Amino acid sequence: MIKSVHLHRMLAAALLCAQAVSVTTGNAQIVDLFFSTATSAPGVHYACPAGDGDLLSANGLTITVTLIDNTQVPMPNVPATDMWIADCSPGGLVLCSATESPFVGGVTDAAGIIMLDGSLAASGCDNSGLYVVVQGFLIPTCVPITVRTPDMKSGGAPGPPACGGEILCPDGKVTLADLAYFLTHYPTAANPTPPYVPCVDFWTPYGAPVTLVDFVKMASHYSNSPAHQCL
Ligand SMILES: [Ca+2]
Ligand SMILES: [Ca+2]
Repeated sequence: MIKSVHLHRMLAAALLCAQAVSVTTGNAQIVDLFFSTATSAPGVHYACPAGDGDLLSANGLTITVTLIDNTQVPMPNVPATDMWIADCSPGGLVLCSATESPFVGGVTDAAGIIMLDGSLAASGCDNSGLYVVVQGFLIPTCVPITVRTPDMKSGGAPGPPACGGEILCPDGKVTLADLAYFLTHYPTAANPTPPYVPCVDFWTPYGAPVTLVDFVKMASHYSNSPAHQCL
């Protein structure tokens, strides 16, 4: 009997310790996908496969994440590096790493809230929005950020086969194939009314036609060396 009481006290003490860890560090808490949220303003994020594109904050697109656990308690001290993204409609966006956090430092506060900023290391073009993934749990709210990058075409082997027309086939680097595709949509004296596609419309003003600002964005991440590529 004495042994049994002693055992119960030990178990109770262990439980209290576990709960203390859970509340103070968040490490033992589990993300609740119904009560946790991710929100941002709508807009366009210009990313580069090298990860040196614009910060989300450059276009007013910081993401606010609120983490609540499965007992409806806020999750403090969860680091930004435990969070990454996925596209809401898979296929358009190619991430250099599916699980590497693009977000700069910081942790969730006592209310489980964190403002995320950073720049995706990405190729392709995605107009479907982004999901935030926290410690492997995908928060099922599509954040209205569309992603555009200067890597839209492949130069061929050793990357994927080259593709023609408006088909996208990014190869993880920004080379002549990408610049040539952009230029087919950029108005010039020889091509005054090129077809407009949102994927090459990198910066405000958005909508037809693509302008010099978009060209500068393209050119600043173009290198046929190539320097702008997935690292
Ligand atoms: Ca490319
Ligand atoms: Ca534009």
